[in-house]
Amino acid sequence: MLFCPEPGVEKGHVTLEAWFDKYPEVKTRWEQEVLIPNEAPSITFVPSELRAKPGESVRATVTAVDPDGHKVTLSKISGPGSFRTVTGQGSVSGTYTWTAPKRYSYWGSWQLVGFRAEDEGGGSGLAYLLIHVLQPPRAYGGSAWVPRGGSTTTTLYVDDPDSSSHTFAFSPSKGITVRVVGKDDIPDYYGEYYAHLYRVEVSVDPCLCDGTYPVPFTVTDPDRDPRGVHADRAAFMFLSLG
Ligand SMILES: [Ca+2]
Ligand SMILES: [Ca+2]
Repeated sequence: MLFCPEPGVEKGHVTLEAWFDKYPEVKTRWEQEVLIPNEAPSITFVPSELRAKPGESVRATVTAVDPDGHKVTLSKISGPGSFRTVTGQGSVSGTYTWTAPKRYSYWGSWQLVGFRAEDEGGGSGLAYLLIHVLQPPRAYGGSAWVPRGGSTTTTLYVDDPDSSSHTFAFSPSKGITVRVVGKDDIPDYYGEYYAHLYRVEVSVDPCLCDGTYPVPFTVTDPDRDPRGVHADRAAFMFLSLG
């Protein structure tokens, strides 16, 4: 025997009657109170995760489905961005949107946005949308002393919590050549590699005049885009002596 309750019914009475064909007047009767299990609604995201560059807008479709076909209300309960609460029978969806701040530094690389779906029977489900906020590199220059006609190595510091490799473009004056010759990653207390130290070799032409020369450079992480959001400019100075 299969009992199929109507959606939204939480409990009810079931009456069973049984008899023999030969003696239809002799019936056996059972009455039973039945508690209908309420399954909580579940939440899904499309796409399942988001990636945002600083200043960029992202969106996801959030859907809640109640396995019992109950009326369900879906709302955002925590995290940044906006989502209008929606209610519907059995299944609802809405659009979540967020614009990552242009100056994002120190927010951390991840944002969690919480959603709750509640059905009319008191069942509820929670789910969290993960947003990876891509971190631009921050470059810091230094200084170096270079003998005229010789070369030396110096270190450039790049702060970037979510990228482990960077490309450099140097714009030195004529007579100066610069190239990256090595790299060290410095783990922090938690073992994360936020700081990257790039060793660069600076060589100076023997004909270069004495003086202090700035060497501008651009460092770019793999998430670079046409707007240059993921490039940082810095300069290091070096002193060339005769
Ligand atoms: Ca339900
Ligand atoms: Ca990065």
